[in-house]
Amino acid sequence: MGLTSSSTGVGAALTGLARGEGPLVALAGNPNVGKSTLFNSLTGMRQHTGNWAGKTVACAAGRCRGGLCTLVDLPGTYSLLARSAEEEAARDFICFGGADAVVVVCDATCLSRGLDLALQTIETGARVVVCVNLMDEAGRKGVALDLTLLSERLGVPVVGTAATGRRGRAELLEAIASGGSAGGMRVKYPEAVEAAIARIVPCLERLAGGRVDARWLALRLLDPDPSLTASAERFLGISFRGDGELRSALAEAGLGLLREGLGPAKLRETVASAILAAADGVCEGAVVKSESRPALDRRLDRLFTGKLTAYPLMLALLAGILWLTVSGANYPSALLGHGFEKLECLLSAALSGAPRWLRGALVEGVFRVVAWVVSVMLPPMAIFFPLFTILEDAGWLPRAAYVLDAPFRRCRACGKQALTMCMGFGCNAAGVVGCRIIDSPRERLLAMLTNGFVPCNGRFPTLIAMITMFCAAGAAASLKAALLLTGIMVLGVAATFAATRLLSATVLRGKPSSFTLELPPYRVPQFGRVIVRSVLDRTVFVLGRSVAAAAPAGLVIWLSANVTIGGETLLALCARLLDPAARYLGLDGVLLLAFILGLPANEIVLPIAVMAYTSQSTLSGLGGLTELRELLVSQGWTWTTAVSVMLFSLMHWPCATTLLTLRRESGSAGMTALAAVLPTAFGAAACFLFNLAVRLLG
Ligand SMILES: Nc1nc2c(ncn2[C@@H]2O[C@H](COP(=O)(O)OP(=O)(O)OP(=O)(O)O)[C@@H](O)[C@H]2O)c(=O)[nH]1
Ligand SMILES: [Mg+2]
Repeated sequence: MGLTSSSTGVGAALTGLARGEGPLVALAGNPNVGKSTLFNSLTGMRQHTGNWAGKTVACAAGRCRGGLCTLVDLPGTYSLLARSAEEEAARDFICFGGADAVVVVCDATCLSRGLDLALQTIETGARVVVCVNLMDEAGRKGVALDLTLLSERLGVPVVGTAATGRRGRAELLEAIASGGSAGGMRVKYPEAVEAAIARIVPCLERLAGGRVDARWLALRLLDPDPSLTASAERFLGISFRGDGELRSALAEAGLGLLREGLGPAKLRETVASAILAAADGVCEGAVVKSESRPALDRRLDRLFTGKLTAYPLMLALLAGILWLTVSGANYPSALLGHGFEKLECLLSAALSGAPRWLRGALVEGVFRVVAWVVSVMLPPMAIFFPLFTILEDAGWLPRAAYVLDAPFRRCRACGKQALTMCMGFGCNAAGVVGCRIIDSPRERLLAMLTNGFVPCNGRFPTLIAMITMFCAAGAAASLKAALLLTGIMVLGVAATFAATRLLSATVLRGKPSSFTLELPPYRVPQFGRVIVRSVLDRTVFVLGRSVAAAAPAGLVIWLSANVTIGGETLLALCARLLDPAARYLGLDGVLLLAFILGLPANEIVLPIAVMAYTSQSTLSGLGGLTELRELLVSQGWTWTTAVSVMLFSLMHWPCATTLLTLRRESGSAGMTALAAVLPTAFGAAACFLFNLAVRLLG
C-alpha cells in the first residue's frame, strides 16, 4: 500500500512529503522519547529535537541511510484515541497512512506507557517493531530490561537503542529491513466486550475487505470517535451508517454492552484499563527498576519551580545567557567589521573602471548593507542560539512553562504559551508554528497573536547595538548591557501578558482550558551536536534569509537616495513625509522608513537606516559601533532616540515571514492583520509615553 491515502485526514499533513522507492516506515511513540533524534540519525536529516514534549507538530519524511526505506517522523501521541490535531495526524498515519511498518519508539525509563501505544498499534494490524530508546538513561537510572523476554511476550521484534549515540542503530535497521511483525500480542478484553466485537466483525470483514483490521475497527465503532470514524470512512470509501446490516449489528452489540452496565464512558474506561494492564503485564519481570526518580532531579526541580527561587533563577539564567552573548559578540563583531572594510576597499578598487552608478549601487548599496548584517548579526546569533538550545536540551524549557502557567492562566490563556513564547526568541515564525501544541483553538490564537512581542533573533542585534552605543559604557559595560537587555526581554514578556489579557477580554473571550505539562527528566545536553547544528542550521539559515532580504533592500535604498524628484531625492522625500508622525514616537522619518522597509526581515532595519543616513553624510568606516555612534549622533540621535528605537523594535509588526505563517496557521486574514496592529499599537503607545515623560521630567 503506498502513500495514496491523500483523502484521509493525514493527506493534508503529508502534502509535500516525498514517497521514495522502498517501504514506508512510520516512527510513532509518546512525546519526547527520541523519535526525531532517531529519525535524524537514520536519515541524516535535521528535524527539531529538544527535551520537552510536543516539538514535532507535523509529519516529516526522509530517506533512510542506504536507501532501505522512507521514514516518516510523526508527532508524539500517547494513544490512538487522539485528542489533539497532531495526535489525529499521527493516528491517521498509523491507521490509514499506508505505512508498511510502524516503529513504536518507547522510553526505556518508563516502558509500560510506551507499550500501551505499541499494543494499540499492534491491534490495528500494522507490522510493528518496538524500539526501546533511551537505554543509556535507563542504565544510569538503574533500570534493567530483558529485551528478549519483551519480544517473546509482544510477538514483535524489540530493539534497544540510544539515539543520541549509535547504540542499537544497526539492529534497528535490521529489524526495519525484516519488515516487523504483524502477528503480535492481542489484548484480551472482558467477555462482554469480546462478545460485542464478535457480533460486528463479520460485517466489517465484508466492508473493509482486509484493508483494515476488522477486530480493531469493531472496537472503535463500539465507542465511536467522530474524527476516527470519518477518517476510516474516507479511507475505505464507504459509509458505515449506510450499511443496514452493520447498523443493526452495532445496535444489538450496544444493547448487549448496556445490559452488562457498559455504557459508552464505561466501555472506554474498561478498554483503556485492559490495555494498560496488558502493558504492565508485559513489563512484569522484564523491567526491573531500582529507583523511581533521581534525587538530583528532585532537588533541581525544587530550585527551578520553587515559589521563591523560580523567578530569580529564570531571570539569572536569561541575564547569564545575554551576558555571554553581548560580551562574546563584541570582539568577533569588530573583527568582521574590519575584515569587511578591507574587502570594501578591494571591491572598490576592482570596480574602479565601472560606471559611478554601478559602483555606488554595488559597493555602497548591496555590499555595505550585507556587510553590516553579517558583522552585527552573526556573532550574537552564533552565541545565543547554541546557548538557548543547550538549555532546551537539558530540560529547562518545560520548567519555565510550568512556572509561567499561573500568570498565563490569570490572563485566561494556556501555560503552554510559555513554550511557544520561548520558541519565538529564536524566530517568531517558528514560534507561531509551534503554537500547534496548544489544543484549544482560542488559546492557540492568543499565543499566535502575541508571539511577536518577544524579540526574535532578527531584533536582538539591534537591541544589543543600541544598548552598547547609548546606554551601557564604562566599567562592566557588558554586564550593564546584559542587564538592560534582560529588562527589555522582561518588558516583552510583560507586554505579552497585557496583550493576552486584552485579547481574552475582547475578541477572544473564554475560559482557560486545563492541560497536563510533563516535566521531563533533566538530560545532559549533547553539546557538540547542539553547537554544530545550531550554528550550521539555525544561524546560517537566519543569516541567509537576512542577507537575501538585505541585498535588494540595500539596492532600493541606494537607488532611492540617488533618484531625485523635484531636486529632492526619493529617500529624502519619503523620510520627510514620515517625519512628523515619527517625531511623536521619538524617532525620525528615516528610522520609520527603515522599519517599514524592514518588513521582509527585521535584521535589516538598522542597516537600512545606516544606509539612508550615509547617503546624507558619510560613515567613516564599517569598523565598529564607535563609528556608527558618531554617525547617529551627527544625525541628531540622543539616548532617548536609542530607547525609542528599542521600544519600537521590540513592539511593532512582525516580519513578512511571520505574517505569512500566521495567515496559514490561523486561516484568517483578519487575525493576521490584528497580529500586526496589536504590537504596533503597543509599541507606538510605549514610545509616545516614554518621550512625553522625558519631556515633562527633563
Ligand atoms: N540520553 C539520551 N537522550 C536522548 C536519546 N534520544 C533522544 N534523547 C534526547 O531526548 C530529547 C527528546 O528527543 P526528541 O527526538 O526531540 O523526541 P521526540 O520523541 O521527537 O519528541 P516530540 O517531537 O516532542 O514528540 C532530546 O533532548 C534528545 O537529545 C537517547 O537515546 N539517550
Ligand atoms: Mg519529534
